Amino acid sequence: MTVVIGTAGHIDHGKTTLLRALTGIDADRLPEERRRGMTIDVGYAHLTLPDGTELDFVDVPGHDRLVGNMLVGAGEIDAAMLVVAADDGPRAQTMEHLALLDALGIDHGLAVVTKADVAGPDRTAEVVAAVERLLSGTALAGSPVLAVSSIDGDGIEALRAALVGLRDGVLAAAPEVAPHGSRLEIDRVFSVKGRGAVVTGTLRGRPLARGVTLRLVPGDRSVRVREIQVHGATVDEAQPGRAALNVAGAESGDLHRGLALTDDPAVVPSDRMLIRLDSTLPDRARARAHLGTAAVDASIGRSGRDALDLPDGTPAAIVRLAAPLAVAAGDRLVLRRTSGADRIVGALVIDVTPPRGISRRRQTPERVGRLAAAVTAGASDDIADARLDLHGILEHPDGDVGKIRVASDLVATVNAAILTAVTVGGAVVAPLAVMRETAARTLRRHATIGRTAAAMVATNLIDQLVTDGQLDRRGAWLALPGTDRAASLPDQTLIDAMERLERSLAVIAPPPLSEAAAAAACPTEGVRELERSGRIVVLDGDLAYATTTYDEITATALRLATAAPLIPAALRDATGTSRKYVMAILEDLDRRAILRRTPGGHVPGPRAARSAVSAP
Ligand SMILES: Nc1nc2c(ncn2[C@@H]2O[C@H](COP(=O)(O)OP(=O)(O)OP(=O)(O)O)[C@@H](O)[C@H]2O)c(=O)[nH]1
Ligand SMILES: [Mg+2]
Repeated sequence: MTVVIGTAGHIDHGKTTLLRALTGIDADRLPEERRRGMTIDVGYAHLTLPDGTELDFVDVPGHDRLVGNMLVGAGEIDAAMLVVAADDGPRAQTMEHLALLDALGIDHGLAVVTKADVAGPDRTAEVVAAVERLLSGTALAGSPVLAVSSIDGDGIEALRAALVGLRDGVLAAAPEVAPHGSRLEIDRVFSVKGRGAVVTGTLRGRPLARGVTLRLVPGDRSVRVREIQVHGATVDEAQPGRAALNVAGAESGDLHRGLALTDDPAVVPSDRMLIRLDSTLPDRARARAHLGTAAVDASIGRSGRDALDLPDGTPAAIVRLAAPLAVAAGDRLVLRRTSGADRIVGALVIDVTPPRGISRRRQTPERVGRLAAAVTAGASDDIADARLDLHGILEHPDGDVGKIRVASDLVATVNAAILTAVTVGGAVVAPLAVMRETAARTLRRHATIGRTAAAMVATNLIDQLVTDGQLDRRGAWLALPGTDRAASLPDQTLIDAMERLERSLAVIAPPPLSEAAAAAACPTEGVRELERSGRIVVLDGDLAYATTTYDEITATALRLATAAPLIPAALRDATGTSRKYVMAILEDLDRRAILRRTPGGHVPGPRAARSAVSAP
């Protein structure tokens, strides 16, 4: 890994000149910068140390109106080099940049007092002492402060040695957890004739090899890394540090500063995040949010369940962004405001997809505090456990519904609901399909989960109860263990007949119920049991649907009726069935108050909302 060190400090205090004295590279590359003698955009330089290892530098502007560009640079560094001119002493942007570094959580760095040749030894010593005092109130407390002259070279060798010490400190503090991928926040984009787009940035995480495919975040595009350059030389693999990538699969117009290229599954686009604030902000405070090389308008949510104060006393909040940006839990966010007491507030991203809907009830200070602690420690198993506890349900990153995790308290709630339902009314047996519905419904009442996923989880939870011996299963029936099966359960012939009948009614135009029952050899008691247990819905004397089919038709009818008054022909076309069925369905939905008949057609009825909740 090549450690990236960023300059910081007031305008004209000698940041760019210092980098030139250290590295021989002029980080002011724009013609306008050279003409005006000031840095406008971020610049880059690097230094080869006597032992052959290298240091990367990011140079930032000190102008007060260019703080946004300063943060682009500061968002991609490991350590800071604060520059203060000896003749001028600490000034406004000295303070502001220090506050921004603090908000970013940069706790490795050193300070350089430049222009010692102009100020003379006494004044220089004074400013060195003043800078030491300044640092003491920040995360950089105790960092070395060195005096130099970038013009005659005094102190530059000592500074190089101090930079090696700084680098070693950063490397020693690097987390031991293995990164899950590579990540590069784009800071510059070029178009190279005949080669296509080239982007630069600071590579983080895993080394990056030529040929790999990376996701462009936000967005749903992928690019292939065609060539990698580090410090102007082509390499097969880049270690973390500054890198330039020639990519295939995107035009330079699709790429811009603020987007990330990554193969780390943890980095996702998000415009709503759960954050822990370094100091509290009022509800609906507006700010500019800076993360990596991106900046976007933001609003802080600290009302109701989002007004969290964690057990350690720190405030948490939901931040909403005007546009999504690439983010992972553990990232630092800087919130910059134009007014108010706290103009610069740092924040830690705790969760990039905070609980929504019903799951927000689980958002307690204890759960969020536990997740914040896990994210800070960077232990992925602990993070997953804490997220599960916060959300109630945790989907697997690869989208496999079979791998959905359910919080233990929620498992207990669902199990209790199943066991109660099985014994409802003193009965000790229940149809499996109905119990699956019960379990899925209970899940959806307590956590945010889609219908398909809930059905899958419900099936698994019931299977587990059977495996654990808490329920007995026989065919399509569940029973409490110890139940006298012979007496309580319908016989297998009847069970099979009921299943046959249910299947034959799971079509859009089923045969008359009496005919279907005869064809399935299902006696009246079986038909009644199917209806009682909610597996079929009988519309009128001789028309019945399997409940799954009926639910789909209801959802379709409701969707159409919500858009415009529903006439029979429209429902006929949408379902592909005949007028006879359509009329029976509309009458039934009218009777159940899911739809309401009006002269112009059917519109959603008083009970439409309840039905819509369970629609797919
Ligand atoms: N005598 C003397 N002049 C210096 C020294 N360092 C910088 N300067 C001069 O100070 C002026 C500003 O230097 P820059 O390096 O452009 O300052 P900067 O901090 O990069 O400024 P911005 O990028 O605009 O924030 C230039 O004229 C430099 O020649 C030094 O150590 N001694
Ligand atoms: Mg400069």
